[in-house]
Amino acid sequence: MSDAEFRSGFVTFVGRPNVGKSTLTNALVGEKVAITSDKPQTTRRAIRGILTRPSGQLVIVDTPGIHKPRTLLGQRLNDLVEQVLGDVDVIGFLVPATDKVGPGDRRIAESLDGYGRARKVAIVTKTDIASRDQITERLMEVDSLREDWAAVIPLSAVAGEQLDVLADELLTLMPEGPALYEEGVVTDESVEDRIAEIIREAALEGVRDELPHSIAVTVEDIAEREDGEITDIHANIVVERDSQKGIIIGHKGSRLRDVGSRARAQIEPLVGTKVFLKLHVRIAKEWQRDPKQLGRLGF
Ligand SMILES: Nc1nc2c(ncn2[C@@H]2O[C@H](COP(=O)(O)OP(=O)(O)OP(=O)(O)O)[C@@H](O)[C@H]2O)c(=O)[nH]1
Ligand SMILES: [Mg+2]
Repeated sequence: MSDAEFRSGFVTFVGRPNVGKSTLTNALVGEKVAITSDKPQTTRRAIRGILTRPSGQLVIVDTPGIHKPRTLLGQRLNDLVEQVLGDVDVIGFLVPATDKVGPGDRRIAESLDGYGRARKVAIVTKTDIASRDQITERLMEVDSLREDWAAVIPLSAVAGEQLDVLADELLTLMPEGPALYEEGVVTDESVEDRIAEIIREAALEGVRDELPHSIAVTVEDIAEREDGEITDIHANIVVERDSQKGIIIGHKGSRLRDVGSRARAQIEPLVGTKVFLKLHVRIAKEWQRDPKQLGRLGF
């Protein structure tokens, strides 16, 4: 038997907001590298998650969901996805088994024509909460969206079903090449950026309507104390209006305290010490529509 060559390359998952792209990225990587929530437009950056196997390495670029933009931020998120799509070796198109394929899905599937270089894989996800009939129907709908699917795979990122089937398929579609990251590396996100995202995820829990879109988080300072046992972290939760600030803070600060303790539980294992987390809530009026503010927030 001859040694198969090591394969490596880039894959990104596309689909409407909330279909489960980040959850799938984390499930494949085996660690949380991208935050997830039940609110649309959770992901706002191209986050790399890395999966290394004896046979090859996948660099998974998690991107925002493609949607009709209503703000400058929304436009920039769609542009970011477009950029990533032009660079990857494989595009995984996601639809949840639970929802009928709609015009939004169809538009995204058709737009993949613009990326001729990439192989395309269709993924029907959330099979753990769908009936057999729904899964069958979705597989048929998705299959007919394009003629060039390299594979059509049903899976559940939450229940961990069929993840190996997808990983194997993606690896065989990658070009031959050396590993791009050392073994054991799961992301190239900085600790600071991961902390900001963990705080944003905690802040997203339990808020509704326009508020999830209005929340941004910046980390101002991370400093380990001399005894090496505590890390002090100062971060800003940015919102767009005074009323939103009130909601985030909650009655006598109760909501903000909850956000802080939820975030801290995830930050401590990341930095490896106890964490003293100081959260400030600030207002940046209409930041999603303001190029200057967007720049300041890293978009
Ligand atoms: N039951 C079930 N829920 C899932 C699965 N995958 C994702 N979800 C849920 O779907 C919601 C959205 O998941 P995300 O991974 O944040 O979706 P996304 O596509 O990254 O969303 P955006 O970043 O907003 O575009 C979350 O509440 C997840 O827990 C799955 O396989 N099964
Ligand atoms: Mg996401």
